[in-house]
Amino acid sequence: MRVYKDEKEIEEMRTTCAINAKAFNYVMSHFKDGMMEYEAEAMHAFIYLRNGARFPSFFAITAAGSNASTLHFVDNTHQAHAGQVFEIDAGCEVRNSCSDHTRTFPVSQRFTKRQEELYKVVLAAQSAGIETAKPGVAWEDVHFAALRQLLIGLREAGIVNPEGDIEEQHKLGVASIFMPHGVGHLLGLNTHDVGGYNDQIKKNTTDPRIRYLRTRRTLAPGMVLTVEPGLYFIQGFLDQAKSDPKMAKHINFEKVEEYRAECGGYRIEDDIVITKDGCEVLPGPAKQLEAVYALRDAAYAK
Ligand SMILES: [Mn+2]
Repeated sequence: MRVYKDEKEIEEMRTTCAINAKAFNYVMSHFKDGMMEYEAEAMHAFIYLRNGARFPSFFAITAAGSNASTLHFVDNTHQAHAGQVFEIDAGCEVRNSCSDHTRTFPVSQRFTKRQEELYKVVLAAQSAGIETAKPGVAWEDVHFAALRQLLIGLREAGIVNPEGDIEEQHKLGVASIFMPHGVGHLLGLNTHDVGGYNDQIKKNTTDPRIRYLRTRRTLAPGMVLTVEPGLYFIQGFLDQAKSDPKMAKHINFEKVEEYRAECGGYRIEDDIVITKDGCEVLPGPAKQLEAVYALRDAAYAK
């Protein structure tokens, strides 16, 4: 019952997403250099509460710079500085329906060249995932579509060796070093909603690319899920890759160092509902670079 939403439930999801989008856009049009991470959390809460959403759907992640590479970062007590990226992963509840978005934006008015490059890589990975999501497709294939696009982007940046065989890299899970989580999860009365696995749908615990998936279901109309690829520089995974010759030969660790200090971490998350022949992206905050930059200009015009 919770995996497949009816029209009324989808309408509630649309409402909570629209309020969350408004709250995110407020943060992006007010947050400035020198503010604390928890101030972004406060701004987000201020807007969803003013719009009638009574609760957060989970503890917000507001992460400056390299904190954005800590998955489920909830400390939120650091100061943000010009030149860093800022990540907010947050949601609100409307009549128990949860929204869940993530945006990454520059603390300054603009990303640096490298930051913008990686932002676009993650954006393309998310588009690849969303385009793949339709009835009859297994969720892990949405995940693989996003990972493959992420891999293409990492090769273009030179972080992953572009001379290596892309099929070999994809199978080996090279992109999962930089995105060690599933592409998304079921969403509804809980943020990580129930029903991802059952007696028929089993978890794969061995393939490093899909062992973190919160569901392996085949998509069908009425399912609501998040699509949230990311790109992070996580010491533990990088060390692991470095010590494994099969993996290490595909990664340019000098390039990793070149990017990581400046680039922090990235995640872009939207909520989708599976329709008869594809999916609908529920209302979400500004995402295309021009729209994000317009909000950043507004922040610094105040
Ligand atoms: Mn999520």
